[in-house]
Amino acid sequence: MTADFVAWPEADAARYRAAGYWRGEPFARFLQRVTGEFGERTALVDDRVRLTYRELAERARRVACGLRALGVAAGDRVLVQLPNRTEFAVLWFALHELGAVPVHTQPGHRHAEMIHLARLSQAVAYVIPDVHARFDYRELASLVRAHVPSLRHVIVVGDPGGGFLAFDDLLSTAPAPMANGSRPGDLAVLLLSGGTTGQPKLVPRTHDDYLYNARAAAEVCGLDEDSVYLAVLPVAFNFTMSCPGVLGVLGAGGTVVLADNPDPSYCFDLIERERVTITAINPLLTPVWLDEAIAAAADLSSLEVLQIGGARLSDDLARQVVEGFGCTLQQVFGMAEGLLCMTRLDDSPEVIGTTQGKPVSEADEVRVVDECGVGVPEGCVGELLTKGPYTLRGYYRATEHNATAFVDGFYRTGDLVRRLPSGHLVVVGRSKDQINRAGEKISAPEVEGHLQAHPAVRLAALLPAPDPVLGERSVAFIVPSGACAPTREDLVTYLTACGLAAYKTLDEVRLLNEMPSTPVGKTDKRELSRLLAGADG
Ligand code: OOB
Repeated sequence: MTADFVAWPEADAARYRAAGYWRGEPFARFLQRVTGEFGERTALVDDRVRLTYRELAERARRVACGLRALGVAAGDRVLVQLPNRTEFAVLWFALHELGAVPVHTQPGHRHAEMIHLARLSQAVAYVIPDVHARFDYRELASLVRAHVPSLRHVIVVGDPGGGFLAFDDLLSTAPAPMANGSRPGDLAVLLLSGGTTGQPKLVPRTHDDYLYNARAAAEVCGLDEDSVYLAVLPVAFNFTMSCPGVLGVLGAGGTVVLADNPDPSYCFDLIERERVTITAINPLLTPVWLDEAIAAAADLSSLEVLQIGGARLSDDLARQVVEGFGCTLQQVFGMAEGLLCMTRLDDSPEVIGTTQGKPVSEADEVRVVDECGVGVPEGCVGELLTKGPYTLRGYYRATEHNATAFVDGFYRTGDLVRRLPSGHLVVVGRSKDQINRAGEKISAPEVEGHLQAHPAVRLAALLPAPDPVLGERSVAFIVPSGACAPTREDLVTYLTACGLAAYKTLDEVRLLNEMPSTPVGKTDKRELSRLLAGADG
């Protein structure tokens, strides 16, 4: 165990190495290897540029030298909040050239999340676009920097404005040899967890484990040099980065096309133009994509695999995709913490349409247990626990939380599943205190903490309610502190002012005179769920 993250016990690590899951290749060497193998092939494409593997490596080297000149060093953490552009990958590999650690954040995060993540990671630099989706990230970065002394540099892709550094200046640094002492078992990247506590957690992933994650997923998807992957969801998301995503495709010698936004008409043009073979979306986008696919003028015939994951895809929608899209559907059930399940391309339509897949590695260990932690019979519902060669053994700098989030080295996913004799899992619900709103995870305690600081709120509880479009919508139960109850608009405006990302909104507010509580005085969320179910019929 290091101070920051919990490593795998040596016996397990030795087993994973011996079996060839962990190949001892840090990301800097990975980039060298794929550049050697695929140098002149196209690695990355976005709306502005096309880069070969060689150009990607050269740019990464230049940016690494520029960062080194600023004093960024091996082991330093750097916040990355970039949209789907080639600069994301260039920066990512530049950090690995240096032995520094990217901290993945989402484009939607605002000052509450960013200040917390900057403090938790003690990041030395923060990389942003100038303006994206009509939001000026330079203002956000000024605020974050004012609160976090460790943050020495803000680097801007685009116009840096006053006082910040331009990414383009790093790109024009003369390349020089670079060596770093990264070991394959070192921390390689910090991913963001969906969260079930007051503050977001970071998931430490090592070079060995994260590269295996990408390679195992690439094998299941049959990727090779001819694969062209369209990144639609944010690249910082583990699904898009490594399942198989950007890293899986680069490992196979294919091409990654980065979509600026998920709009189907724009994405379908990219699919036609770049002859995209595989892409990944979430259930929220699925009906919109399906409608457009049926009506589309674009030629989607190159598309072989459509991955859908991040939230439960209804069996009904899955059937429509199987019938209507003209390519193979792959259901993907994954998590930043590790375990990745996928339906196989040759699974029957029934299995593809009704399950969330099976683990990608034969070394993934899965247990399905009841509330007492006892295994349930096959086919029965229980909580999914897992451990394996790419599933974390502890969150980053979270000793207290780790004490309850793991049992016997198994990660408690908080997902309720049924396991079929074939090993496929069906996700039926969740026991964790989280709302999955259109694939975006909202930690209920995090939002409740903010709500309870509102002067007109005495008690607050956030719950998911089924929603035909979002999958789940967020419902806040509020006990007001005085006669003047806050409205939904008041509270949403307040949460925005607190600096929370817009997806952590309240879809509905219900007022209560009293909060139901358990015998030990905790909010009784079961009772609140019953209230929701009753009221919704
Ligand atoms: C992915 O990662 P996260 O970390 O944003 O969220 C993980 C959680 C899971 O524990 C589960 O509750 C839910 O998201 N989830 C699904 C699901 N995929 C994820 N629930 C039902 N059905 C599915 N297919 O969401 C993620 C990471 C890598 C690949 C794909 C998704």
